[in-house]
Amino acid sequence: MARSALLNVMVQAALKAGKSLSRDFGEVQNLQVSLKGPGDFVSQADRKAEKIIQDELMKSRPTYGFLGEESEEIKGTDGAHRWIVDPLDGTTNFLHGIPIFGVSIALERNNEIVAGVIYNPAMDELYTAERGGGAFLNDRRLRVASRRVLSDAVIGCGVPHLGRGNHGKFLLELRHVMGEVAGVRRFGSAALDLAYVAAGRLDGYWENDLSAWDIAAGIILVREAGGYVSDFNGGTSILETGTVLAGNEHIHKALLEVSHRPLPR
Ligand code: 2AM
Ligand code: CA
Repeated sequence: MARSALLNVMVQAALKAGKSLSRDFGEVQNLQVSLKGPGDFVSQADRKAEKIIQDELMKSRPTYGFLGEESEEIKGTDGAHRWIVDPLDGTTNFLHGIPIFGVSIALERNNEIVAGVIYNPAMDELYTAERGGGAFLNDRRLRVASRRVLSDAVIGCGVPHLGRGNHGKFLLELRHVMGEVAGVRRFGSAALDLAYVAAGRLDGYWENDLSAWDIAAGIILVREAGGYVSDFNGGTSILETGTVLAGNEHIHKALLEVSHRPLPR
C-alpha cells in the first residue's frame, strides 16, 4: 500500500500522539494520576497530544490552517488547506480506563475532506483514507459491510448525557431504530464509530451534537470504504450541523427513514 507524502505526515503525527496517549492511558489505568484528579490529568494528556500533532503537521506544511479541539484556530496563509484535529476522541472512555479512544486527523482542501487518519493506540489500529485511494485498517483494504436489511444490522449511536444533547429527541430515534435492528451499540468515540462503519464492524451509525473534529476524518474513511455519510437529515452539511448518519447505501437509506419516524399515536 503506497501512501502519499501528505498521508504519511498525518500518519506520523497520529502515531507520535498515540504513543503519548498510550503512556498516559497506562497511568490512568494504574490510577497513578496527579492529586488534582484524573480529569485534570486527562485534559493535560489531551493538550499534550494536540501539541505533538500541531508541531508535526505545521513543521511539514507551515502554511496550512489548523482547527483543533484544544487550541485557538490558526488561519493559514494558504486559504485552501486546513487540518481538522481531535487529539483524543473518546475522552470519557480514556478517563475510565476503557480502551476505545483515538486520535483523529483530517485534511480539508477547498472545504472538502481529502484525507483522514484515525488511530487507536490501545488496539494499535491505524485507519487511513485518501480521496480516490481507498480506506485501510493498518495494511488491509476496507469495505463497508454488505448487509442490506436493518433486521441483520448492528447500529452504533451516540447517547446524550448529563447537560448535553436533546434527550427526548434521542429517545424517539432509539425507540424506532431499536425495534428494527439486530443490535444497537454505543462506543463513545464518534471517530472510531465511523472507522468501524468503514471496517464493516458496524452496519450503520448516527449521532447528533458533535463537532467538526469528531467526524471529519471518519467521513472520508466511510466514503472511501464504499459507504454513504450524510448529516442526520440526509443532507451534506455534516461538519456545519455536527450531525452524522452513515452506512452502506441500503442501511443508510433505511436508517435515515426509521430514525425520522414521528411519534406513534
Ligand atoms: P470527545 O470524546 O472528544 O469529547 C461521544 O458521544 C462523542 O461525542 C465523542 O466523539 C465525544 O468526543 C463527543 N463529544 C462529547 N462532548 C462533546 C461536546 N461538548 N461537543 C461535541 N462533541 C462532544
Ligand atoms: Ca471528540
